Amino acid sequence: MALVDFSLREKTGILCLNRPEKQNSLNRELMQELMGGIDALVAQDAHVLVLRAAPGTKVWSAGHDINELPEPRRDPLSYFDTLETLLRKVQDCPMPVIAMVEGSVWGGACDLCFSCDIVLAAQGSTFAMTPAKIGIPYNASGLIHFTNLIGLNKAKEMFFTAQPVPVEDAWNNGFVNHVLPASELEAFTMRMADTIAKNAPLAVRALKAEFRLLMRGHSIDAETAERIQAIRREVYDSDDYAEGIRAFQEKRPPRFRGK
Ligand code: YXS
Repeated sequence: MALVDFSLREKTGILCLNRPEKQNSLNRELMQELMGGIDALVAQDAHVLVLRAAPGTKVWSAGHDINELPEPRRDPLSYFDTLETLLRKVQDCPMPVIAMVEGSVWGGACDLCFSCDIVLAAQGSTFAMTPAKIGIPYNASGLIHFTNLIGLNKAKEMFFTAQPVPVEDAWNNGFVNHVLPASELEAFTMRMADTIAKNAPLAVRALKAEFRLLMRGHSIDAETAERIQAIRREVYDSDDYAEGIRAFQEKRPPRFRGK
């Protein structure tokens, strides 16, 4: 059974997460299917993509499949990992991608939503950034992505607390374009997609590429980049990183000891 269903409706490509038994958590297989779906819809000349979960879902996606996080001593979010590759694929996708969100969104799935160009969410949706809850050192491109989108203080609050942020609150911080009653979300999303799909595709694609390049503004020198990696390595080398994953698998609260 496909972990991602995708279809073309006129010039709108629709990708639907379909791993409900594991709360649409992003395992390698699902993420590879998602990237394959994007490629297929680009090849079918879609002008806009919509990324969604099944109607009425309580959990849009529970984020990275924790059981697939690498063993301690390995960077859990390195450049070529599947999740990071997927995020760049969405950001580099030639046409706009709309995230249509219902329910709760966790960890890497938040970054997936933020990698989309527009986020349309149902009332009651929540977004949680969870690395601190699990003991994971998030990566620099992810932190810059969030900071650019919602501002430094809100990004710090999301990451330090690791608590779900209600969409109404998130909306006030800019990363959600529209908040709608769940009953209106799909129709609103499809109307916006159709509007975008009717515009000049080359111009829309050029705009997306320009935004992508302009948002890469933050440059850091080599020493800073190396220092960030060293800071992150201390975390994924730690016992706490192993404990966070083990606690989830054993369905118990983690006991972090700060080492
Ligand atoms: O016990 P079974 O086999 O039925 O499986 C359970 C869960 O283990 C599974 N599941 C997951 N499996 C792998 N990775 C996940 N992220 C994940 N989330 C859930 O799905 C089955 C049903 O889940 P259950 O019983 O917990 O459902 P629930 O309704 O009681 O609770 C729903 C959630 C979403 C509140 C709960 O599943 C949850 O808290 N999930 C973990 C959310 C989370 O912390 N995600 C962050 C993953 S790490 C990540 O994304 C990045 C690396 S980072 O942290 O750096 O941003």
